[in-house]
Amino acid sequence: MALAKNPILAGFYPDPSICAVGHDFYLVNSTFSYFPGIPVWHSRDLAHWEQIGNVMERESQLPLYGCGHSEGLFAPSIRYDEGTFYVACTNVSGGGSFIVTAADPAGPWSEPYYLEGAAGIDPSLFFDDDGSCYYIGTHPNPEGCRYDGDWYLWIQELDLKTMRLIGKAKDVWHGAMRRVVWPEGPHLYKKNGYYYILYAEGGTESHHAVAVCRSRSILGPYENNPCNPILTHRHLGQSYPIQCVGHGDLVETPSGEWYMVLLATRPLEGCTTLGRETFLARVVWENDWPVVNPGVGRLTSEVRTGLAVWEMEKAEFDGRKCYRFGEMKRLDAAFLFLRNPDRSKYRLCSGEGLRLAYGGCLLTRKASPVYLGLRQRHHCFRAEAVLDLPVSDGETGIALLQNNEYHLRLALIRPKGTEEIVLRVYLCEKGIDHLLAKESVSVNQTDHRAAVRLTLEVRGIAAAVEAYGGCGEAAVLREVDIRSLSTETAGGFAGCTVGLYAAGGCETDPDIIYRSFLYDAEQWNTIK
Ligand code: 6LW
Repeated sequence: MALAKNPILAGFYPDPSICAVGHDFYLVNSTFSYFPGIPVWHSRDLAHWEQIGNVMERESQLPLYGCGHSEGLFAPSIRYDEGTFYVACTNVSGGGSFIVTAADPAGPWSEPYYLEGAAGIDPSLFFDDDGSCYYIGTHPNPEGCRYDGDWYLWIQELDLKTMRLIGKAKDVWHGAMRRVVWPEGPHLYKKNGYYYILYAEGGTESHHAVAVCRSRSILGPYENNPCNPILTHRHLGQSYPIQCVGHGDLVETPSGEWYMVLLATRPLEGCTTLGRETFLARVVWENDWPVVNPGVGRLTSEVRTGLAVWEMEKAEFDGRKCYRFGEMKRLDAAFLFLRNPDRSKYRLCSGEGLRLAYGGCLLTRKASPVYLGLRQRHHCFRAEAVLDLPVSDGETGIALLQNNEYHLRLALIRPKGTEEIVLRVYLCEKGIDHLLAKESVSVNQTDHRAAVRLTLEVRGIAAAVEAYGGCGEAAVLREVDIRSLSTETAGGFAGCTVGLYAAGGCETDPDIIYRSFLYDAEQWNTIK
């Protein structure tokens, strides 16, 4: 039987939602200001996952102009009914809550149907046995918020033919605890004649929790589970390695076993750089209530599923991947841009590499800098870029990006009118650049191809920088404190990404050519 290792999706994969279709499981996550939006994962054993696409791949589906780093797409949900997949989500930066549909979860997905009257966030759909469909979400207390986070879970019928909410919205649940904050991320299920709402409360930080209520009728009244919250780590103390446990979704396997996917974090010394990640837990039912990891009551490092091991068609991502751009026909689904990218500034050239255009804005702007990132999926990893000699006095190099105001940049520059190549290491905090190091990189000026190798090594909350110019190795910085690239300092909902960028210089400067980009990790499992 398959053994799932937690987190099942390491790195910035928050707000997981899951559905089963026969023996196949599909899972989605939120992406905020990154593009494309909402990765779609496929698995047959809940342990091994492969990304089969992204839901929001076209600019027409996903306007993100000028949005803040943790704005854009909030928590999506995925459901399947009668041959159609549905993803419901909210673009908090434009359009609000919407539904997209697809016959194949790998895509293409439809244009968004924006839902009039769907205030708030975290939409999810429920298909009842009689063919009706209901929307559930969370919105501010309609009588006025008495305190921050005074929100209500609400349900309304949805007409699938017109994609419009019909009838009346009903506030059904305020939370299990008194004066609770942020009842959110709700999902509806039906089992044994009960409707269940599984949802999060306490806020997505250290008080996060999963709770549940039930009713015989979809519009309530809902009854509190006396065991609520059914899962939280809020009582385990701040030094417990897994924190912020909440925002779950349930799934039933063909043999009738139940599992929950949910988010949690793995901070180091109180610093979360990886963001919120996707975990798995086992669920059993007792007295018509779900019990999570019975006998344990918290997340475990491994979950033995009752499903046969799935031999994935594609090679599994084992923490090491080298992208040789000259050999790639198109970019992997795992790559991320910021907001709405100008695709003409990124060109894959066969036999050569990836050409990034200079002339764009710095990463500090809430715009679309030229940046191509991958999620940081491990506490410890090495990123290595091989590029041709920079020709511009603009910047190019590797960035470790928490958000536009907090990031580390390994910036290669050729100062105007010189033959010199300089590496500047900047730590940007609160939007202000701090120059940590400046080093001349000795390069072979006669060989313009593949002349510079830039390395960023991250070891938890510290980083090191190296540059190699073909004429000698240079450890530029051995120890950079990157604690500020954590959500505790930077705020927001995102995890770090690591990527290649180009900024400044002149529009007419030749592009910079990247030959390869390596992500190499040494898994650091901190769960005891
Ligand atoms: C999301 C909310 C939450 O919409 O955080 O953890 C918000 N839960 O449900 C952003 O991810």
